[in-house]
Amino acid sequence: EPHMSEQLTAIIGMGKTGQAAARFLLREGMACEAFDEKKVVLPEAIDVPLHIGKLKAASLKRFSRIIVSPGINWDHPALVEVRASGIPTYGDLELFGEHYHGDTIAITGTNGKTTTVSLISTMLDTLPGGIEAGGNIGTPMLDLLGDEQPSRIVLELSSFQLERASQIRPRWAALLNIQPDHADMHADAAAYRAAKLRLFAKQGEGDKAMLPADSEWNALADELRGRGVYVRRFGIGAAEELDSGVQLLPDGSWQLFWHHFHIPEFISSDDLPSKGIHQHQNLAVAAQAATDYGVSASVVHQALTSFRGLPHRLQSLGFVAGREWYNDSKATNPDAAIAALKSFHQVIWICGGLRKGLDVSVMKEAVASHVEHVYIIGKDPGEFVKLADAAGVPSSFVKNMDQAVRQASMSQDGLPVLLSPAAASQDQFSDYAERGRVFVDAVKALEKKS
Ligand code: UMA
Repeated sequence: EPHMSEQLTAIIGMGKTGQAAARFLLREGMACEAFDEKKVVLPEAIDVPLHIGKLKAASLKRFSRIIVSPGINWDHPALVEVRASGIPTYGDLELFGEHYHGDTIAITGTNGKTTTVSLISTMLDTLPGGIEAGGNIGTPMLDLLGDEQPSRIVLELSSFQLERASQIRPRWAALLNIQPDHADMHADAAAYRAAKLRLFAKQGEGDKAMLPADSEWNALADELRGRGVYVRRFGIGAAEELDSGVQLLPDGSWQLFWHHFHIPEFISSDDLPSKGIHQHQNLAVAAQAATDYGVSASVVHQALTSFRGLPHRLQSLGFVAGREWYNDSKATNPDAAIAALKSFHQVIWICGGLRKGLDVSVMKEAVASHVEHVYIIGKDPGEFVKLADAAGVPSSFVKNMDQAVRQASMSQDGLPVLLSPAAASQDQFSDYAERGRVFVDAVKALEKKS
C-alpha cells in the first residue's frame, strides 16, 4: 500500500514495546517518531527522532496515529485529549492484529498466564511448524513478525495490552481468572474486567474459548456460543461436568484432567512436581490447548510431569540433603506467600525482607496450618516474629540466606523447605531474581557437602 509511507506514527514509551514497534514500522518502511517521559537511549538501529519530556497533547496532533506502550496509563491526560481529537490511538496488540495472518492463541488472567503460555509453547513446539511465544511474557509481540511470519503464535496478554486494542481475534483464547490487581492503573475493577474481556470481542465461528466454570461467566459463555464460538469451561470439579481442570479425590489429593474429543485424560497431582491446585488448573488449560492443536496425550503427560515451575515461582529444585526445596522468591507480598503455603501439607518456611508496610498478620491462619518452623531473614524481622508467635509456630531469626538454608537442612523430619518471602528483596538483594539465585546456590552448596 503506497500511501502507508505518508503516515507518520508517534510511539509513546521506548521500553521493550516501543522499540519493537519502531523496528516493526521501519521494517515496513513506515515513518515514526519516539516519545518517552524519561531519558532513554535508543540502539543505533532505531534511527528515529526521539522526544524526551512530559507528554503533551499539543506535540502529538501532527501524527496520523499513535502507538502507546502498555506501561503508560491509558487515561494519561495527553492521551485522553488526542483520542478525543480523533487520532487513531492504540497499543502494539492492534498492530499485531492488523499484520499477523497466522494462528493466534491468547491467554489472559490475573495469575498463571506466564506458566500457561510457556507450557503451551513447549508442547506446541513439538508439532511441525512449531510456535513462537510473546507479549507480556517478555518478547514483544511485534518482534515475532519478521519477514517470514511464524504459522502459530501464543501471546500472554495483560489487561493493559487488551484495553488498547480492538482488532485481535485469537483462534484459541483463555481467560484464567480475574482477581484484584493493578488498582493503581485501571479506573476501577469494572474497567479491569472489561479490558480482559476484549480478548473475546472479535471471536466468531470456528474459534475456541476457555472460561472459568464459575457462574459469573455463564452469560459470556452463552453470548460467545451465540456467535458460533466453541466454548469450554474449566475449574475444580468432576471430569464428567467440566472440560478441564482438577477433580478432588476423597483422600484430599486431586487429579488434573482435560478432554480429547469426549474422552478425559488424567494425571494425578502426585505425579506433578509443580505445586498448588490453582497452578494445576492452569496446567489443565495448557493441556487442553495442546490437545486441541493435535499434541499427543503422551507428549502432554511428559510436559506436565516434568514441569517444575518457572524460576522463582514455586519452582521445585528437586531433592537435596534428603528433602525437596522450593524457590518462590517472586512472592513479594503476603497474599502470594499464603497461596504458596497452602500448596503444602507441612513445610519449613523461609521468609522476610522489606515489608513495604504490608500487614503480615493476614498470614496467621496459613502459617498455623502449614508451617512447622519459620526461618526469618532480612532487615525487618519484628513483624514476622510476631506472626510466628501468634500462629504458635517456632521461629528463628538468621543472619542471611545461606544460614537459613543450612539450618533448614538440618531438621530431622525431611519436610520440604520453601522460600516464599512475603516481602520485597531490596534490603539484601538487587531484586527477587537475585534473591532466588542466592537461594538456589545455597541449596546446591548443600549437595556438594553431602
Ligand atoms: N514511560 C513513560 N511514561 C509513563 C510510563 C512509562 O514515558 O507514564 C516510559 C518509560 O520511561 C519506559 C517505557 O515507557 O522507557 C516503558 O514502557 P512499558 O512500561 O510499557 O514497558 P515495556 O518495556 O514496553 O514492557 C512491556 C510490559 N510492561 C508493562 O506492561 C508495564 C512487559 O510486561 C512486557 O513483557 C513487554 O512490554 C513486552 O510485551 C512486564 C510487566 O510487568 C513483564 N507486566 C505487567 C504484569 O505482568 O503485571 C502488566
